[in-house]
Formats: sequence, structure tokens, C-alpha cells
Amino acid sequence: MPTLATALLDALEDHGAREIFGIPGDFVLPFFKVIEESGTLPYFTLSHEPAVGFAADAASRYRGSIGVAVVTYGAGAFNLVNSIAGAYAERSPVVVIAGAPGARERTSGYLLHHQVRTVDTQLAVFKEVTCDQAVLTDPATAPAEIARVLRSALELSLPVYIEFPRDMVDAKVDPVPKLPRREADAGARDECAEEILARIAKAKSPVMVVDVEIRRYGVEQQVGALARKLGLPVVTTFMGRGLLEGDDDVVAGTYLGAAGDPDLSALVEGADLVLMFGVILSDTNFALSSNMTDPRRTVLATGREVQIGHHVYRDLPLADLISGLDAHADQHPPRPRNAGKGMAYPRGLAADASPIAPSDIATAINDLFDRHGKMPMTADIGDCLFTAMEIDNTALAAPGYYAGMGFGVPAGIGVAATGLRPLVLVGDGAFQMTGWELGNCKRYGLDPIVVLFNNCSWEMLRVFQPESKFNDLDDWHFADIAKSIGGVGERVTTRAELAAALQRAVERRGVFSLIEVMLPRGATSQTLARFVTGFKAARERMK
Ligand code: TPP
Repeated sequence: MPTLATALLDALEDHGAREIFGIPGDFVLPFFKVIEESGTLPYFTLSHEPAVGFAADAASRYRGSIGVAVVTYGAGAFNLVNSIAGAYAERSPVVVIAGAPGARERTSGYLLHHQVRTVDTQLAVFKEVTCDQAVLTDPATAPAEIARVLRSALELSLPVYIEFPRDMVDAKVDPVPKLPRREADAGARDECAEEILARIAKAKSPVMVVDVEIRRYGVEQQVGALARKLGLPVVTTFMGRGLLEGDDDVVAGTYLGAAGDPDLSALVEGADLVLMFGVILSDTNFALSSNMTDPRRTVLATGREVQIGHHVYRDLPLADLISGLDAHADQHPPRPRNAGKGMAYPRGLAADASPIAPSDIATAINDLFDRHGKMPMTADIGDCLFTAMEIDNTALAAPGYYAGMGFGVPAGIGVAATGLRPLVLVGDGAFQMTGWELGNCKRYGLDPIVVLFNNCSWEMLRVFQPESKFNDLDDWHFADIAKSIGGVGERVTTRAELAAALQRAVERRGVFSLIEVMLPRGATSQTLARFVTGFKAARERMK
């Protein structure tokens, strides 16, 4: 009979986990020992729990499977809450495994260190930011509980919480079963697919809008193929940027409403039918839009539901819907192909002695991709994410909806842990929060390339409130610190230096590269400038 610790690790692997991120503490030390000694999954320890959550989230996004974050009771777990909140908001199935006191300790009469109000305060908090929870206090029921929460994580693509009391690690248990995926009712799936196809057949200018759930549910390729079959143009949302990389024949670009390419916005806003697949109906995706919530022209498939006009098909997973549409599509005459005109991204940076503007970074990266091939990316929230919209469509993990700072660097470490080499975009404010996690790259031989937008400013806030002096930050000379934490740092101030530093970084393997790009305060990418103008105009209209 396996122990609960080994059964849990085997179950994580069975359900698609490929690595573990964590920080130990006494309540989780016995489990960490098993993690290390069993060798079931490789583990990566980081410096601060928010980064553990971001790394697990990004690894999950890139793998299209569960991510794992292991932390200690209380002080560790509460440090993780914000990252898991972000994972919940952005539909990322991170499995939180939190240590906890054993049964005897719970009734000792003492307050336990790391305890807040009651012993179960931690569970209560995580109930708000996870979709299912299990507290492993009974060896007889623990395997079934683990199986249930892991299925929930995969079915709902949301974080789950497993509380692992430290006295349970060696309990003998049965292996954890893998529960079958619950599929859609075939009748509902077919009826829904037929209804949508009939609407497409009647529409004059239909368009498909896709967002992160198509990756979370592993149907990205199928959605691309369906769009091709139906002759529909596809746009990604802001949050969904990076989806369908390589499907340039169907992807017209990223829809940014008033902040984006006017032709692309007209394609979406002028459509008489908008098929939204896996879309988060958020303000960051659609605040600058005029009519994206009009039920008369929208079909919205999200969160295992499909809303058509004013009615809803419940419990209809996206994967079933897409396969239903594919199966029935042949009965409808194909439309003439309309893929939009595609996006043109800036190229050919003049490598001269001019100061660097944010959009120059996009140009330099596009040039780099032309020479060396595309790289996967992570980005933080800040102008760096808006600049990412000017870079070729390449895989991207970023907090485009939850917009929590500090994601970029640890997410890059999470992606590097999956075996890819990411390019990380981050602002100096966000780097101050989690940039030091780069010091963990050396131990694991990870070599992300980090492009740090140093404008000595919280520029995203300045654009909305230029009069406030609190948006001024000091110059921390980040590149100077890279060497002492095991990487190579370069500070660049001209376009020529930027292009050369990127080239050197891509050729340098085995250590992280930090390119600190000095930008004047007040300079933003063209995309952010348009976003701010559009946002302010929208706010005026709401008054
Ligand atoms: N705290 C968190 C965790 N997340 C946030 N989004 C904010 C605060 C509010 N906020 C949004 S953007 C921003 C702040 C403080 C400034 C970001 O600064 P920086 O990373 O330097 O990027 P820049 O805006 O200069 O491009």
C-alpha cells in the first residue's frame, strides 16, 4: 500500500503535473522530504510564495495541464493567496497543497504558530479562491477526495486546494483513482452545434473571438481547424494574446477595441454574429468596445456553458462543443474564406544612438525572432504588456485580466522549468516586487532572457493621473545586481545597444540575462497611448 504522500504525488503525475514549485516550512517538511526522495516529479523552490503561485500558474498555462504549488501552513499559504486569486480569475488549474497541523496538535489547547483565527481560517480563505477543496484527515477517504478535486481542477480549469496535515504523510492508503471526464449530453451538444451552425449560415459577417479557455481545455488546434473549415476570421482577446500561434492564415489579430487596429475593430464590432469561444467577458478585454455584450449578436461559450441569445446550454464543456461543431459543419455549405488582412508588426529597428522608446523594444524583438525564431514569452502588467501586442503573435502568459503585478519574472521561471526558454517582459515597478526570484535560476540551470522596461516610474498609473508625484520611482540600477545573483546584466540606453544586448543574450546559455532598458518617464508604447485615450473617452461617456 502506498503512503498518502506517494499516492498524492503519483496522482498529480497521473493527472498531468510535470513539476512542483514550493517553499517548505515545518508543517510541510515531511511531505517535502518525500517529494525530494521519491523523485516522482522534479521540484523548484523559490524565494517568496507569491512567486511559487505565479510559476505554477505559468507552467500550467504552458503545459495545458495542472500546475502544483506546495507551501507551509499559514504564513506560507496566506502568502500564496493573491497568486491563486489571479489563477482563479484567469482560469488556471493550479493545485495548492498546503501543510497543516496534525490531529493531536489541533486539540493541544495551544494556539499553533502560523495560526490566525481558528485552525481552519486557512481553509476558509482558500475556499474563496479555489473551486474545490479536500482536507486529508482520513486515510480511508483521502484517495477519493484527491481524485475528486483533481478532476474538478481539470474539468473547471480552476485552482483547487488540498490541505495535508503533517501527521498524515506516512498513512497507508489505496492508490488514487483517475476519474473519467464528465462529457456533455450528446443530445444537448448536437442541438447546440446545429443551432450555432444555423446562425452562422444566416449571418453576413460572422467572426470568431477566442480567449484563454481554448488553451486551458486543449482545443486550440481544433478551434483553428474549425475556423478554417467554416471560413471564419478569428481574433484573440487581449487576455488571449498568444493563442493560435502559427495559425496566421486564420488569425486576423488581437481585438483591442478603440485601442487597436481600426480595421480589426470594425471586423468585430461590425459583425452580425460574434462567436466567443472560451472568452472571459472582462473589462480589460472589452472595456473599449461598443456592443460585445449584446445577446442578439453573440454566442458565448465559457465556463462549461453556452449562451446563445437569451438562452443557455448548461454543463456543455468547450471541447464537446467544438467537436460537435466540427462533426456537424460538413452539413452546411462552407462560406467563402475571410481571414481578415492579418496584422503587420514593426520590424527593422534603426540600430543607432537614439534613445529607446517602448515600441522600439517590440521592433527589436521582432527582428530577433526573424533571426533566431520566435520565443515563448511571459509579461507582467504594465506598458510591457501593451508593448507585447506589437510583437509577433507568439505564446504568451500574462495577467491580462487580473492585472496583478509581479507575475512576469516568476512566470518566466515557471515556463523555463517546463524546458522552454522564455523571453520575459517586465516593468521596474513589477521587478521590484518579484524580480529577485531570478537568483533561483542558477541552481536549476535556467536561462530566461528578461527585458526590463526601466522608466523609473509607475507609468501605467501616471498615464491616468499625471499630476501625482508618488508615481516617480528611484533608479535601482538593476543590471548591476544581476551578477551577484548568478546572471548577466546589461543596461542599455540606445537602440544600437538594445539590439546588440538582445543578440548577446540569445547566444548566452546557462545563466539568466537581464537587459535593463532605460526609457524616459512619460514615454509609452503606441498601444498603451491608444488604450489610455480610448479608456478616458469611455469613462467620459459613462459620466
Ligand atoms: N499592486 C499590484 C499587485 N498590482 C497592481 N496592478 C497594482 C498594484 C497597481 N498598478 C498597476 S500598474 C502599476 C501599479 C502600481 C505600475 C506598474 O509599474 P511598472 O511595473 O514599472 O510598469 P509601468 O507602468 O511603468 O509600465
